[in-house]
Amino acid sequence: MKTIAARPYEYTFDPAHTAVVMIDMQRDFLEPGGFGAMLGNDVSQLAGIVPACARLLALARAQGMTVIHTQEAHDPQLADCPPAKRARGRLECGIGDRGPLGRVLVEGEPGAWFVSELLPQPGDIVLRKPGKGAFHATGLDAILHGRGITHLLIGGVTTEVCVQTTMREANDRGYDCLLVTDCTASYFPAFHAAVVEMVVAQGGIVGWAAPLAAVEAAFA
Ligand code: TIU
Repeated sequence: MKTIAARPYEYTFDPAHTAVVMIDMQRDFLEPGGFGAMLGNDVSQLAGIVPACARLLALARAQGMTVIHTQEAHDPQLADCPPAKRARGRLECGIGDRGPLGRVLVEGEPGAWFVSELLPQPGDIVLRKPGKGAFHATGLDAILHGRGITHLLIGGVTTEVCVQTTMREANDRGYDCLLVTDCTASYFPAFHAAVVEMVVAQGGIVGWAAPLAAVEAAFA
């Protein structure tokens, strides 16, 4: 068992029953010309976490933990994209339309794939998801049950959208989740900070939070 110095109190886990879940570190969210930029965001806000995310993934692989990369992307026919999602924001170039990174948020297009520093490695799991939460309309719960996973270390983007939604879905399904605070970012720094506080408030109502250094220290 390993113990991380976390908020609101220590987080204890068995690496054999723990997965690192890296949420949506895709070009569509981190690079100019992708979905995040189409929504009007300053995508440079997210670049700073990439080195820490790479360290977290490397640690997970070295320790034999399950590694899961999620990918918010739709099938090319958009059969799994609710019309309400596609209409939201009244975008000139929205989901399914052709932009500088290919069709926006569509599986197989350059924008839907991961940033070059965080490419999936052999043995990692890539999970495409049509929603913000990684449990909605995916096989994630079955994958985790099949591997005996009970604990999730969570990073990725954006903190208050796909990361928080996934963490809440996981918490309700009985997983003990730790948010790795410097491996997640938002286009809105205040939203990032608020999510960290929401997670750990009320005795850890959604889970735990700790920086990467605390995760690494647990293995030192
Ligand atoms: N817009 C935004 O902040 N996020 C998303 O649309 N998806 C994810 O968070 N991955």
